Amino acid sequence: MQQLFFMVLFLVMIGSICVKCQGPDDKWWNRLMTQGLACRNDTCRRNDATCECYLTIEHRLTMMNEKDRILLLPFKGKFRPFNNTTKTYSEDEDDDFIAGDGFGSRMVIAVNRRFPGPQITAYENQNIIIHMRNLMHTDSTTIHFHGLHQKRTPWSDGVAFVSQCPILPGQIYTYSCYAKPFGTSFYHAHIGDQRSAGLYGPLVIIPLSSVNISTPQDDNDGKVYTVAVQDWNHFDEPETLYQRMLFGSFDLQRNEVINTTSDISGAKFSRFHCHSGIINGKGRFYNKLTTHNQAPLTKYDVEPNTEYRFRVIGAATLYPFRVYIEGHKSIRIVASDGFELEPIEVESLIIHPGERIDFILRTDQALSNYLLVAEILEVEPAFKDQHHAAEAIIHYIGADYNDKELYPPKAIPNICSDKEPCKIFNCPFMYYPEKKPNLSDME
Ligand SMILES: *[C@@H]1O[C@H](CO)[C@@H](O)[C@H](O)[C@H]1NC(C)=O
Ligand SMILES: *[C@@H]1O[C@H](CO)[C@@H](O)[C@H](O)[C@H]1NC(C)=O
Ligand SMILES: *[C@@H]1O[C@H](CO)[C@@H](O)[C@H](O)[C@H]1NC(C)=O
Ligand SMILES: *[C@@H]1O[C@H](CO)[C@@H](O)[C@H](O)[C@H]1NC(C)=O
Ligand SMILES: *[C@@H]1O[C@H](CO)[C@@H](O)[C@H](O)[C@H]1NC(C)=O
Ligand SMILES: *[C@@H]1O[C@H](CO)[C@@H](O)[C@H](O)[C@H]1NC(C)=O
Ligand SMILES: [Cu+2]
Repeated sequence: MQQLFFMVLFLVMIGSICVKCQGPDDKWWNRLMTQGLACRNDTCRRNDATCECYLTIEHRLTMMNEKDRILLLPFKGKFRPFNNTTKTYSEDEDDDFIAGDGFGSRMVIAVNRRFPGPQITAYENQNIIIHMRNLMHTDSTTIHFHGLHQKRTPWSDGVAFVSQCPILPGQIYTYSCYAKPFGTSFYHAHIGDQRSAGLYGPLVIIPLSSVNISTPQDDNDGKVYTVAVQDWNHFDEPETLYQRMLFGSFDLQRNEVINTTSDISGAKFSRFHCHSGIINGKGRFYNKLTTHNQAPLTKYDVEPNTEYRFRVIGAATLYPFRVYIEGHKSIRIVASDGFELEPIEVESLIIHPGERIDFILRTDQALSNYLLVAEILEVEPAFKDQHHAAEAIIHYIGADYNDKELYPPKAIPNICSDKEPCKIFNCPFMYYPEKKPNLSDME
């Protein structure tokens, strides 16, 4: 009797698993990989019940033309082959290249050949189905969906050794969960330090209701952008950097000690030595305070006199960033970590790893190009001749964009002073940069 009971229970379980899981359809792996997209285009639309995505995980190198097996160098905001100083690649040709900050050539983890991974955009409550294929040679992996509560789907939380066994090299695994709560978030590896090596991508969930919800939300009119900011190290992956934290960080080119930076309150950033910052996988290395290596940057096209939503994702390993837009003294914060806020006008925002902040930019300045800057918040006198920031170009459509505009100089910051103070969203300090509060002013 008992045996029969267990037999029936077993069959019921098998049955429910088979109803639940949906095997991958092989044609989508390569199609989405070639397109650099995450999800099937016949799912994930507003009225679809499901949002079905295919993610292929592989190791790749930055600054490599893999097809022709040629090392790349940054040049005037483009890529050039290392052995030809006059040839540069066009935007169509460089689609398959991974930039980082244009310095050297280091390993990253790519998702559908992209670094960071392509965006998943789902509508609230949709059943998200993610097929994941691990093509790394020896590393196992998982994906965690940051911001999703995983009610009724704890097995899809993606925390290695806690909610699942990691996905082995060569294995395929299917996650299935519900798209809620809505808002800006990201998916990322949840094993070792694979997230810092690039295994992450934006995850945006569009609310179904529009009551008291900031707009624009979906990208159907091309007015919503994603800004994933990351701190970047040229040489080492984070496991090595952890060892260096324990035993000392050295500049191996100059045989010098690298001093630990700290935040304003003195907390040490010894865990991860940062050379530069990147936005959506692209940034520039400043070898001196004002000289950068001309590496290509992410570009956001904007129509003049229009409102754009920027979804900023703190995908850094360790450092907080202060994000501002050159020439634009006011941005409007509308959401934080997926929660809608009473709109607030500020000059900039501070974002820490794991946080997400959405702001609206009014493109009400002169027809030109401006830099979106995410400067790294650190204090270290020894670094006073270095510039650690992530940059992207805000291109007003109609402004020149042919030559010098592709590799603009360091941004001119907005003026913030005692006379013209700037409001900063999510600032843990009373003042930034460092300044002792004048208590008699406060009263
Ligand atoms: C999906 O994209 C393919 C091209 O890759 C296109 O042929 C097809 O019509 C699209 N389907 C939908 C439903 O948009
Ligand atoms: C550049 O290097 C590549 C790969 O080594 C080689 O195939 C190519 O002929 C070289 N081009 C020039 C101009 O030397
Ligand atoms: C370098 O590239 C340019 C432009 O593509 C080409 O005309 C030239 O022949 C190349 N130089 C060499 C040495 O191959
Ligand atoms: C929308 O927001 C306003 C202002 O905060 C509030 O008074 C109103 O009750 C909200 N409406 C709904 C349906 O939540
Ligand atoms: C590191 O810090 C020490 C003590 O503050 C200082 O003497 C030294 O010059 C610094 N090293 C570098 C390379 O800046
Ligand atoms: C602080 O503010 C008061 C009143 O504005 C001013 O008199 C004083 O000089 C300020 N102190 C400092 C250290 O700036
Ligand atoms: Cu997370």
